[in-house]
Amino acid sequence: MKIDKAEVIVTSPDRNFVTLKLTTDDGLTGLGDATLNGRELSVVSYLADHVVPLLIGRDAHNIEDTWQFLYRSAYWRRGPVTMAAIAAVDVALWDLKAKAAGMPLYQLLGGASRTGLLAYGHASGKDIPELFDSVRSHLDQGYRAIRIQTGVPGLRAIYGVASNVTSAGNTGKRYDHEPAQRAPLPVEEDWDTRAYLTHLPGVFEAVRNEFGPSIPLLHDGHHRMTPIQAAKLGKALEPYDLFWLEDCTPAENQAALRLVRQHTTTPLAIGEVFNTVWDYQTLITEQLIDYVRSAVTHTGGVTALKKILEFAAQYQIKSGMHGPTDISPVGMAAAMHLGLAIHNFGIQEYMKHGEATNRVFEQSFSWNDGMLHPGDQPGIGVELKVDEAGKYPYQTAYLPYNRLADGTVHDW
Ligand code: CS2
Ligand code: MG
Repeated sequence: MKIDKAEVIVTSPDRNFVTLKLTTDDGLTGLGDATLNGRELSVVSYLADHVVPLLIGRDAHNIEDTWQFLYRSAYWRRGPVTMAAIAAVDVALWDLKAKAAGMPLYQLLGGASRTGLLAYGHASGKDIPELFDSVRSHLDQGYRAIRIQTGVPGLRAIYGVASNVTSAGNTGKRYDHEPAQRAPLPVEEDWDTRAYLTHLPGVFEAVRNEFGPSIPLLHDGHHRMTPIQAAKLGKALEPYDLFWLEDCTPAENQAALRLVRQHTTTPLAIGEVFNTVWDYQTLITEQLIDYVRSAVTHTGGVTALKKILEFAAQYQIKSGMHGPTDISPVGMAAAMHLGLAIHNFGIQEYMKHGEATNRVFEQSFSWNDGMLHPGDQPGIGVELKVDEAGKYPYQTAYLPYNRLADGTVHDW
């Protein structure tokens, strides 16, 4: 099974997606997601200019060898662009191997360890009534676990708050800035950590009073706090029994989590911007986190993320794979197969893609009663409709960024 053709396909149905499509000499095709939100074209160039020429003629069965070859031979290791490119090759090869075997990918990863994957969705509102509407709409859609984000009094649009909560379920447009703003310059938002820390515990109190103690609730701090602020927030949220507090500090400083951990029993999730096991070394070996947030798409593919999650499992740390709409249906499918197979699955983030995206990517996963299942098609179960994809050319898009009241740039 030799690789005959490798194409990098860019399409922008609801937002930009980068997909690698491999075709073998026996006519099988495999897909990998290489989407790096807001920096998509760098990965396109990395793949098309530097990786595609290396793939032609290679044995598509040798996944581990190809991974090691791409990682080690580049000399310049790690980084989001490199690891997204390697991830795309890796997932496309797993798709091919599973198709050649006539099995869904999860079977090759050890078979199913569960019947389905608990998923969480994103509820948000500029104020509490709007947030409650959004929570109700997510419960109506079957979600059994819900992330809670709200506006903060005095601040304009902020991270994670949808512009139109009632339709947030199925538009693919979650927030004011989503899809990553299709504009030549990034949108500026404002931020005030003190106002946020004062406001948030009351929001969780209101949600627990309204919706009861049993529903798992999550929150994303999006890297905006210092360690001591994060420790304070984790402590303040303890009465509301969160499933997790995500990205409470900028996670490149792993040691910062020691301080947070000493002060709070609120479970911690980190890692959507990480790209190798080295980003987790201290966090895992010192048990400073409870959930690994890495996506297959940004962490070198199934081959690499499976190893990270097996390492984490030795420390009772579980998976909580990143699954916003900027992970394409190809990346989501790979995550579902991996999540079904590993022992230490925790939860899967799941936001529905928009209709145009679903027309471009034909999918075979199921969503029933708050649980995802990747389906039983051979491979990962996603096919790219090239004609549909061609209708949506790339559009310049940026993520927003934020500044404090005095104009200082803050962490996004
Ligand atoms: C977020 C993402 O899903 C999450 O937890 O942090 O929405 C993130 O902002 C985007 O994926 C950035 O590309
Ligand atoms: Mg996040």
